Amino acid sequence: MTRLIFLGPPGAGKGTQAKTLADSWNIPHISTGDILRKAMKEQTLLGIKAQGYVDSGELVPDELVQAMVQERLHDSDTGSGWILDGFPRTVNQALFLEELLSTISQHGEKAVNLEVPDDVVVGRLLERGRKDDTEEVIRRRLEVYRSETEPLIDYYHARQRLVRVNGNQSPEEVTAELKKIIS
Ligand code: B4P
Repeated sequence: MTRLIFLGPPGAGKGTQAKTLADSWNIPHISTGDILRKAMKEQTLLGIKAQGYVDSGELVPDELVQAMVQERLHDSDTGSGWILDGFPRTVNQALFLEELLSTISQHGEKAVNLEVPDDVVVGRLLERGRKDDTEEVIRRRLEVYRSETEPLIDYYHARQRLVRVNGNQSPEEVTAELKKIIS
């Protein structure tokens, strides 16, 4: 049973690797960024509430994202494993996830930290050019990552759940390293 969490700065390759591995293992890829972008496109209540935060590089409030993940993890396709991409992003969200997984009897998740230097992620995101990939917003996302998300590396390390992977290689090389470590 594979239950994986992807950590790492914006542009580290979380979405890229999570999708490849989920397809290869035939388990759901649950990306909070993708769910939020779909909600914003469809202008649902969640999307309307999230828009300003995403556009300016801030994190969407924990309660909104947590409710979204809770609902998704209760879907029937999650029984044989899942990959969470972009969640948790705060210690609060990690505590929430731990509690949620214990109530649905799903334990043993591993957290992958994709390590990539700042100048490399900035270059990748500018090249991608999504609406929130402007230089100013990327700088803010990196600041938020340092203050809110980076502490999760210690959080999962202390629980002996952390796996570190060099994300500064080609996507294929990162995938190969991940498959070797996880299997
Ligand atoms: P996300 O969608 O999670 O965006 P991201 O951190 O930029 O990573 P992403 O997965 O898209 O990029 P990837 O590294 O794969 O979040 C967007 C926003 O949503 C957040 O800023 C926040 O506002 C909100 N949000 C999401 N989750 C939240 C939460 N839990 N709590 C609160 N708010 C939340 O790829 C980037 C680029 O690099 C791509 O173009 C890719 O092709 C390229 N690339 C990937 N791997 C590469 C490699 N090895 N070599 C070269 N290029 C590579």
